[in-house]
Amino acid sequence: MIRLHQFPRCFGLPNPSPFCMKVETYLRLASIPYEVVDLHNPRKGPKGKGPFITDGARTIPDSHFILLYLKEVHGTPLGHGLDARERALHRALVRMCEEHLYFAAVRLRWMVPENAAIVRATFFAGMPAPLRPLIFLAARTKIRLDLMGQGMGRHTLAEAEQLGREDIEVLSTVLGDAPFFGGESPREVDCTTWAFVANLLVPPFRMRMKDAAAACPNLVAYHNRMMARVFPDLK
Ligand SMILES: N[C@@H](CCC(=O)N[C@@H](CS)C(=O)NCC(=O)O)C(=O)O
Repeated sequence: MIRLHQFPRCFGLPNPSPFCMKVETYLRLASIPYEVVDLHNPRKGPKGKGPFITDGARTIPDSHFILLYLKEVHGTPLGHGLDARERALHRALVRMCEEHLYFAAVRLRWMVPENAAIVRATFFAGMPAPLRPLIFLAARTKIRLDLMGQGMGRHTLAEAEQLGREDIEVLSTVLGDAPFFGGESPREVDCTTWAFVANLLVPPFRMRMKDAAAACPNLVAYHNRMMARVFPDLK
């Protein structure tokens, strides 16, 4: 049985980490049995981040490599009928979300004081109360350094918001009138695109990126469609 080590659910979402949500969405869409293990400390993972999975004696970290492993072992039920161009476009969307939009959202979640207060109250709720401020401070300092290294931390908040909003415009335009990014039914790409759209729309963080996503009726309808299809138990 596959064990998915991921952050605890919150905000009524499958996961506050889009990478964890991507993997669990894939497992459900591909009908692969799994169980969830709550991960409180990402340092426990082989790459120091969540998610990772264990399958018997094997441990596989990183959402991309987890999906590669699942496809190797369980086949590619979400990949049939796509041509090379569609696969390339899907990959570009995934990379935009994971390597660009993600950092804009992290910047706004962690570096705007009122949003950071929500992070502290929710993501760190499971920590022993006396240690919570210290652990939160250490995590925030690490994230600030990560954001500087990646580059998003060097932009003003307004610039980060603008970069994020540009990505949302891409998502809304590419989705158009289609029910899913994969077309008539959800494909692998939807595991990522939905995880990012949902993580902007649902959590109570204040950011203009969220307002931009909420102002796209097709993205809102897409989120509701995916939620009803993949996580009806969380409705
Ligand atoms: N490339 C990784 C990214 C995973 C990732 O960035 N996870 C974040 C949560 S969204 C994390 O564990 N961060 C903890 C840290 O950096 O200390 C994947 O696809 O799984």
